[in-house]
Amino acid sequence: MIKKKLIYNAKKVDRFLINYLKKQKKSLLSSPMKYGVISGGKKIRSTIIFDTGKLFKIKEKKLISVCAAVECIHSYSLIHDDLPCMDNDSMRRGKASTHKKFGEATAVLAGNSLLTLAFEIISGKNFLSLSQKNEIINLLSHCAGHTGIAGGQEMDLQFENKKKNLNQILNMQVKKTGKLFNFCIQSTGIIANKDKRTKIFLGKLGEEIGLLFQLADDFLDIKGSKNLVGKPTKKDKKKGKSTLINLMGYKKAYMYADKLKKKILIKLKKHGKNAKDLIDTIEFILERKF
Ligand code: GRG
Repeated sequence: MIKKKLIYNAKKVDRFLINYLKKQKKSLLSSPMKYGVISGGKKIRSTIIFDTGKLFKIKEKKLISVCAAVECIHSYSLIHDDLPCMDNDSMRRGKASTHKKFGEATAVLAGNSLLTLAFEIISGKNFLSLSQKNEIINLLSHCAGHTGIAGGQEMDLQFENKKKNLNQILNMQVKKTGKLFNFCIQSTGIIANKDKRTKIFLGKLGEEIGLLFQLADDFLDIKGSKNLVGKPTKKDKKKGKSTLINLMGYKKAYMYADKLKKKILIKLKKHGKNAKDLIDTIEFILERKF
């Protein structure tokens, strides 16, 4: 059921991106960009946006450009994350990583271009008002840059083979992964014209969901199958990555994640049947096999 929903939503976002790129002038980077962002990955961040949209009864045509933008940022981060100067991975989403297919320089430039494409999509012609665009662009800048995923990635790399405590690890994972989920939920609140306090609450909820997603990613590295995950597993220990599992062991880390999931679900259940889709997605996140 959830698998069907993910595929359905991913196709919608892929179609939007294909049409968007078709209308642009072609460049030497068009093909590596498409390779990096279209027809690959779960596009779960888009599903979270659509689910949150249901919570607030927002029409999908108002959300699709935000979904496309977040997938561009996410794919740029994966392209760069796979580079030899970062995590040095040759496989992603069951195929050669972008630098293996097109070369390192092209992968850097395709990643950069996906990053800027995200802002082009949000600022361009769509169903958002000018003030919503401005607020969403501001939020995305904070979530993607040095206070968000890029800053978290730097911490992740600097933490390798160092002893870090629980708060340091959580802080790094919230930045590296949680901030983009903050963006997904909070930007939907912006489109629903929510007040400032609600938007801050939504952002924090997004960060908790993102942390849960990252913890599940760490569990997959230990117990997942390479074929289902689409990338090599059992790398975190070899690379000396700072994860909750390496700090406290698998069992305790799983208990921490399960408690976090329950805390998130309590917040969502207050919203009754409108929150059903988001609740289903949260349940999937911790038990996912891909
Ligand atoms: C600024 C030069 C520069 C690089 C940035 C930001 C960054 C590099 C890397 C992001 C860090 C990163 C890869 C975090 C991990 C997040 C994560 C769990 C990724 C996997 O996400 P899924 O499972 O992937 O949603 P799919 O393939 O389904 O899209």
